[in-house]
Amino acid sequence: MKPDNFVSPDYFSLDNLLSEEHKLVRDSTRSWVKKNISPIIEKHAQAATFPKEILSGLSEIGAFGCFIPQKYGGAGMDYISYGLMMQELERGDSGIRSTVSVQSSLVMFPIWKFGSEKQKKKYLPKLASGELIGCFGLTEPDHGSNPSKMTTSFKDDRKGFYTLNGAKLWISNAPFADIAIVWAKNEKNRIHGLIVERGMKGFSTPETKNKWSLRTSSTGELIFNKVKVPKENILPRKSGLGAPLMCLDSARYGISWGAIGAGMDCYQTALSYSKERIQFDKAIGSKQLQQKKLAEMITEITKAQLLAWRLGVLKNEGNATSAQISMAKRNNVEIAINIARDARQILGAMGITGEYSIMRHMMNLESVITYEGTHDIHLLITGMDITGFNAF
Ligand code: TGC
Ligand code: FAD
Repeated sequence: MKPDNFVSPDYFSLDNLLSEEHKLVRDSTRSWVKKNISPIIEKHAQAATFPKEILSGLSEIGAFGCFIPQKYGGAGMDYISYGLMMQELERGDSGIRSTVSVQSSLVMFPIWKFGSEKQKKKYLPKLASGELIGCFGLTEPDHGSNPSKMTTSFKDDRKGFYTLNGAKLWISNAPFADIAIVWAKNEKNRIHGLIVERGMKGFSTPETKNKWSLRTSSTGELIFNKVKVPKENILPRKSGLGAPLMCLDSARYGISWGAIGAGMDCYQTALSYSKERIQFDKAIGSKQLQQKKLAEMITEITKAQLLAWRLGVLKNEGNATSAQISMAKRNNVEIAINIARDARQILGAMGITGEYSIMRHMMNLESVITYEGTHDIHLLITGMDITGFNAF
């Protein structure tokens, strides 16, 4: 793979909107990605393996639960720092950002927001240090976009345990996770979160193979066959579908920044290539057709950066709505995938090789546009928000 000479596009001087701390977080994450992700990622993508060797480094840069308070082992950062971190990690690879999104927004967030003090003290510091890795089980084989119909369920056995039965599919980090936040229904049909630990009898996590997308992230199933979960492992402070949806808001927010990273990487690669590649005696970047593609890319990146930054401000104030988050996730993933497709064309045949990151980003973004709510679902969320009619 080519050396990583990434330079961040900042067409509207957006750096002026960031604090010194934001810039420090972004620049240090970027340096870390250049040193630790770029040199190894293509090899792992080709082999479809998750680079476990980076887990300790991710924890050292504060990536796991960066917005979780320091008293629980987090870095206590604000949401713009979280976003910038996701942007830089996804600039390296969506699979790496995914691992961090799941750990931070889908595992640490629910324990922090819905867990007991005992659960927070038991799990959060170890999740922040990477000693424990978590996963989040909402999707089921027959219930993807419509999780409210989930059938995974648990019963009170009246002996200090809940007995959990069912299955979850498409779960990031599942094959090697130490704990799983599992969403399941009780006897009254109410959704609750349970902390299920690896090693509990009847709990298995087979890996899902043959993915052409997100190959550096490990994906699997969660199978529960009469798993006895101690009662103290239920998240006590919120129930109902709103609980997992709050976690998704946090992760979707991070993705709205992360996708910009993938888009920026594709744009910069295509821009550099267009200045060097000579055809018909001239650099292809001097041709109007290629300039149109590049000009539209930087326009869309700039709009996406503004959307993400404004959403970050609202999120820091506690005023970001779920519908605003949906709009930003949907828009920014769409612009990134379109940029990846156009950038791939600018590189001609070279664009399909692992010498460059573009094809990997393009394939990764097919997952990103599907998970955390599909492109259609986010459009329907916006539609419902503006019309008041539910079209799901
Ligand atoms: P609906 O009736 O609208 O809502 C049910 C209850 O939830 C409340 N609520 C929310 N609460 C907090 N935050 C939100 N964003 C909320 N949205 C809704 C709502 O007020 C209601 O509360 P209550 O008290 O009245 O019960 O629910 P619905 O069944 O009609 O579904 C709505 C819909 C379609 C938007 C939702 O089901 C949805 O978002 N579906 C998409 C599923 C999804 O995104 N799955 C993601 C799985 S995790 C994943 O993909 C991880 S990838 C990880 C990685 O590698 O990065
Ligand atoms: P479906 O819901 O079956 O949708 C199929 C198609 O129908 C889509 O195009 C969809 O937009 C459309 N559709 C559905 N409903 C409607 C409607 N009402 N109106 C119009 N169109 C509609 N889940 C987790 O719980 N945890 C994870 O960690 C996780 N990680 C993942 C990692 C990867 C790599 C992938 C690919 C997925 C992951 N998921 C995870 C699952 C992901 O959230 C689901 O794939 C997603 O929510 C969509 O569900 P589905 O695939 O079952 O598609």
